[in-house]
Amino acid sequence: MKLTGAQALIKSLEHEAVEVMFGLPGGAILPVYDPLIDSSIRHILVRHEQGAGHMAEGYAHATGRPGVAMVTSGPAATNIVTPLCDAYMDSIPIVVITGQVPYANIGTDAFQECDTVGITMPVTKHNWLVTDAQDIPRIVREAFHVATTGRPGPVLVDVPKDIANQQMDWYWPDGVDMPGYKPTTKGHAKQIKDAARLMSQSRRPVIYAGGGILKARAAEVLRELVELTGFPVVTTLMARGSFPDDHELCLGMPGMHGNYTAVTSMQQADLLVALGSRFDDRVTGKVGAFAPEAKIIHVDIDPAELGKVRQPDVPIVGDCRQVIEELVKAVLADKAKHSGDDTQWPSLAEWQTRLRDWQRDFPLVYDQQPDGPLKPQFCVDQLRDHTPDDTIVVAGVGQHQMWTSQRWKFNHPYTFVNSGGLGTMGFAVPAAIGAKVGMPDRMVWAVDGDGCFQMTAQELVTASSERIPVKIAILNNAYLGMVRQWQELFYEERYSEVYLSPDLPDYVMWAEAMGCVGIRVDSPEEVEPAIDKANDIDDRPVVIDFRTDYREKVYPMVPAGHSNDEIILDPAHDTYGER
Ligand SMILES: Cc1ncc(C[n+]2csc(CCOP(=O)(O)OP(=O)(O)O)c2C)c(N)n1
Repeated sequence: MKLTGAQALIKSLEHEAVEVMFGLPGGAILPVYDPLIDSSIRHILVRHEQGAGHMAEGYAHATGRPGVAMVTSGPAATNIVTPLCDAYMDSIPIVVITGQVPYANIGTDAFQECDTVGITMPVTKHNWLVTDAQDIPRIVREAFHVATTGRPGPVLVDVPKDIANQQMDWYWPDGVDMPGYKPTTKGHAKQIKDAARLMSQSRRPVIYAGGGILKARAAEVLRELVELTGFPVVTTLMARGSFPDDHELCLGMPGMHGNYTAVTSMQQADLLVALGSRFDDRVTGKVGAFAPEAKIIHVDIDPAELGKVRQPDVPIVGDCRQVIEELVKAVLADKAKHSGDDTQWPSLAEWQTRLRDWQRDFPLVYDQQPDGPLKPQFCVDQLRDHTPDDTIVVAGVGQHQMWTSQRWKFNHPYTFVNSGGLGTMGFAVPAAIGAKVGMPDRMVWAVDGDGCFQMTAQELVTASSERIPVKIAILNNAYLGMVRQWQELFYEERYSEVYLSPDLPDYVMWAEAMGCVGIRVDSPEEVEPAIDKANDIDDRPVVIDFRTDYREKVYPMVPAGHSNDEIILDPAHDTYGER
């Protein structure tokens, strides 16, 4: 069967079971938008290509399936670089198709030409410039394979316009043949045995669960390991929900804004079992002072992670789910072999008591007076308590993100979507739309900052016209709050270019103009009714403008570059630490 390259591209996406793609057409990609009219694939027309990329990410985060975006050449391709980099940092599988100027024009500074493959090379797991329409099905198959296997990540396929118009003979490849790409998924048996041995000696262990748990769909087997060993668990920003917050062995989030117990447990541990985590600087603080007494077991599918920051005692390359399954067996065997010997697998009661004492003595604190200014933490708590348990929560970047991660109870995997590695302001609105498209039966709430919201809010026009009923809570503190916090604490309160204004824009009017319902909340007693009202609306997006107290800071905090031992608690802790 003869097809054009464009027809072959769309047909290949259908063969990859793509149900939806996010994009915006233009000159170089025009040939591919034509056969899309006759395709089963739903296309969501965004207002800015950055939105398409983050929607694809949100879709992938929530569903585990690759998100797909399609845009034209030049400025459209550069507009999607930020989501590519975001997905690269957070290992999110997305496939981006870009149009390119005709092949013969490449290198001539043709209209809307840019070196997309060159620009995106450092922020994609792999990219392809198509030079022959006959290659398209093979390349699409490879692109989805690379995006979703091993350590997942973004890929890009750049399609020159004349190649999209070229005739080819249709085929669909049986599989992929990429001899240079064979991710190791099965952990080494001896290393796994050694890991179990090391675990048997530990008196102060902590499981350091990272985003790799979610990528590997390993939440269930992680729980099995935890319940078998009694080891407490910290869940990083990218792993929130991979182990339920309401479990007694869950210590919550570690790192720069982690809670005291999570941070200090790692510092004082004698063993860290790092599962799909990457010793990010936001978790370790000053690396040389991080968990000084801990031996390290490090499991990761990407061999480049092992020893990148901290040398592991037992490195294991492999897929987290497969490795943990084997580790469970190895622990069972080790326990059986050493039963009766109380030097092995000692009781962890003392350690667990110490952790519980810290949780009691150093809780997260804030003070909402009934007639006082509205506290952002109170808004997050109310949202948490008045939404279904399996609500998908999407955060922007800044203080609101940290409060959301700290205070929400993530009891299910794939319920927290946020930008961890790149910290991309503007992520929340489009990512929430993508998550809702992928999971239409679930409630999706974005918690956003006023600064972040202003970066990509126009995608709510997309959401309204496509009837995607996401809900957005803006914690409007009239500032670039997180930057203000750093200026207050580390730049002697010299506030430089961080004031935004609470009223400009008028968020309610803006929301209404974009086809959403807009609600404004000024005081604590208005919070719950507003949330209830938003929850009842299911035919359009809703935006709540929560006017929050700009003075609130995120605590605890480990100052950048400092040791986690120098964790700063909320100064008010002593006053209302008993809450
Ligand atoms: C695209 C981008 N630009 C700048 C930053 C630096 N930055 C990090 S947090 C932040 C402030 C965010 O302000 P807002 O959205 O109002 O959230 P808040 O911290 O007040 O909750 C800024 C500017 C960033 N992370 N991303």
